[in-house]
Amino acid sequence: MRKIIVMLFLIRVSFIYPQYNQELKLWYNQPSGKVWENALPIGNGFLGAMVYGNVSNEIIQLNENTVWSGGPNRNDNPKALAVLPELQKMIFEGKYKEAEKLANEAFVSKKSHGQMFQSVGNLNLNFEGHEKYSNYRRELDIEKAIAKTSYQVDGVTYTREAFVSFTNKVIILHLTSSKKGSISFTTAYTSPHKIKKFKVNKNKDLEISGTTSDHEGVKGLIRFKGITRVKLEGGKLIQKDSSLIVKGANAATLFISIATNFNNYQDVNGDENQRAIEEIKKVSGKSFSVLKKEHVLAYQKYFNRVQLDLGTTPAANLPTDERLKNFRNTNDPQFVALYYQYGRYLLISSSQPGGQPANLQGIWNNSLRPAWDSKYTININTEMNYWPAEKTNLSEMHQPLFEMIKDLAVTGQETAKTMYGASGWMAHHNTDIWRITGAVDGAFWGLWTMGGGWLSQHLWEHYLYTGDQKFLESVYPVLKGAALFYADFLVEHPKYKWLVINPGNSPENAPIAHNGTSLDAGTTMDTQIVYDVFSTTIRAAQILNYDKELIETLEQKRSHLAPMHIGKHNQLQEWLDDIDSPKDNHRHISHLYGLFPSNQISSYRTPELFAASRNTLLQRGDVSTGWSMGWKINWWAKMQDGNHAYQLIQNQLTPLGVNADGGGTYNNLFDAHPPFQIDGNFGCTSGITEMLVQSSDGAVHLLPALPEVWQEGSVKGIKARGGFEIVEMRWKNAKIKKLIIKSNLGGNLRLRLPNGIKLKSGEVLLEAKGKNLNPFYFVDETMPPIISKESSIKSLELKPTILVDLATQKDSTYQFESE
Ligand code: FUC
Repeated sequence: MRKIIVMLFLIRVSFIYPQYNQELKLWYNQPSGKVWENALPIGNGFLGAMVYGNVSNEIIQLNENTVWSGGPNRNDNPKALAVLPELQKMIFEGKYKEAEKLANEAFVSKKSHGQMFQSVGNLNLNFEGHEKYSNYRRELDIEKAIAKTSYQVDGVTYTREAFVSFTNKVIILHLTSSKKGSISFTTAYTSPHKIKKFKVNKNKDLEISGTTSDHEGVKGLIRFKGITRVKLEGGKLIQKDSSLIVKGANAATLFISIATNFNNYQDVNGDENQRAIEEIKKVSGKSFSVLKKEHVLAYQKYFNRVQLDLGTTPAANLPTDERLKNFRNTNDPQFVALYYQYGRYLLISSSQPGGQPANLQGIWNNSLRPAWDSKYTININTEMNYWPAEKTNLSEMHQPLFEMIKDLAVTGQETAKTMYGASGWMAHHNTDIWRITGAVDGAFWGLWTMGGGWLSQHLWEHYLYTGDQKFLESVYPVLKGAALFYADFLVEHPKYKWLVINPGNSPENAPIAHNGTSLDAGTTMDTQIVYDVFSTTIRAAQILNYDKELIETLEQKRSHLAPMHIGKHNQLQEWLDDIDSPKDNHRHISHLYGLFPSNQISSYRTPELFAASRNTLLQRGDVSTGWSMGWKINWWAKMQDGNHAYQLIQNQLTPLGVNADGGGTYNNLFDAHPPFQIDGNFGCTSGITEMLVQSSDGAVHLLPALPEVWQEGSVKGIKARGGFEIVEMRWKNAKIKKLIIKSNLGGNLRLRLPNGIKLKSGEVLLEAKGKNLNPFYFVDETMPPIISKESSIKSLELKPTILVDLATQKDSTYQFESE
């Protein structure tokens, strides 16, 4: 009888709470075959690998973060300064085509256009007799950062686990089977490099060594060394010239290290041989289980900080590739949570303190000549990579970017001086491991002077989230240097009399009125970035009590910048003149920088600009390349339109080839520009966060853009500016039910909410009035826009919200519930 009651109870429980899959795993019922974009990425910021999960011919494609073509070099064009006045005159006179021609000659690099991030090669494992198999499964467990492949041959189960250790600079592969003595395989390297060597050394370690490519006149100076050590339980290890054969082992562990001679962008005198063997020595005496435990612990320190639950449905029980296929037409909220966390996984795996920042492909590239060199495109893509860093509680992952910005503040000082005769530092639209700051690709793309300015805002953002004043002090010279450049470089517009950037550019777009050139003076994005650089430098100087005179100069110059314009199509103007076409659906909508990531355009403070931004978004349309859709999710979140943001998520999470001429997602959930570009992954993760929590506009705004499909859910661990952590937020029917916030810095917590809440202690919160006095929530007033006489712009109606204040104490936690 008791048994029956228990059984009935269980049936009832599972009826009410169907246990659909909640696991954070990507998994598949078939191997990757030859398709790199099917393989699963693992990495620790220094080493990256793609695990194919092939049965008889396993491929582990290898990357190391400093394997780049070329060597230390600069690429300024020395002719620029002399012709700068002539170029500016041409642009002011509207001779854009002529200006572009001149700039191609005198500004664009005649040397390197940026070097290439290159693959090391593959480690191949061949298993004879494993051509026919059953019960196949491969997965990537993003809660543990471990890839696993398993299958059966002749009744024996074979399992392979792979991870890139977060405690050591090695890739570790572990092979086991259900029957003793059944592990046999041959392993060898292959590599696309021209200069390479494979051998097995006297320790029976497999070695690969090579040198990267010469490129665009710069000699390839990176030497890399890879070592694979095979450790067996039982069985035999047979040495060949350039391969190792394992016969009849019970288990095998492979330790794979890769190192280079790279020390920094000026110095390639490191010893790759010494480095590679040191890493192997550190781990090869340890057991696999200990190494795995250490790895998981170190990884979870970051990963476990955030949890997202948007609900789960039966759709979650299918393999990842099928879920991707179905996503547009099914309700699979857990897929969004998985993709969200995958973005965090990818950032942790491709950007670690001490390593290089995540490039266009993170740290995963199988080619010698990847698309756009897999370098750093800093007119959007690199910045987008780091949008999730602070808000998804991965502040440490931001560090490699800061180091790159500090380097650029040095290399870019010479560019500012030699090309523009200006003080401070600057960078154009691309950089690479050698920290080039010259203009590349052609004036259309490359003659854009905002790379340094935009990047510098990441330093300020880190300060806003962490309140780390020591950090602010240490990077203040970098912020100031960015401001000094623009302070020198701004010129008065002869017609409008505002201070403008000339040559200016609105990344990669060309209005018809310009006969196909992107050059102009005083473009909206240029001005917005200068405005932010000045404003944040002023704020930083005030906080640190530095540079009184500079503050005055910057304030004075800032007040003479051009205001934003609303044009005749009720759009936010991209250019100073009202020349936008409402039919233009270019992927770059650079002038919406002011809406996101900046906060110059605000629903509450600048209603007309806000409405104009919405029109611009609608005119440009939704479907586009991967990263462009990622940016749009953030914009629609700022628009407080959760359903539209969700529609973009649906567009982005669509298999490649389905969206007409647009991007999408590969089977391994890599973002497709196409080709693979990781920015879209990060942009989407940032956008999902912005749908749930925003903190850029004077308050912590909770659930600003919740789509109808996420009426119930919870999130834990998201960060807001001013050191606030959303320890937990639960909502139902789009209303906040439970909220726990930790204040790490103290100060006023202003909350903007969809419904009334009270402190659990019973206190009712006070309605907020006036300015938020928390200094991390200070917002500079945006200049009132200039509105075309032909425009009929109207403010949008916003959802009602409640605004409350709570004075918090440092390190205290506050619990709230719905009223
Ligand atoms: C810019 C974009 C492209 C691509 C490339 C890496 O040039 O316009 O779409 O993202 O960077």
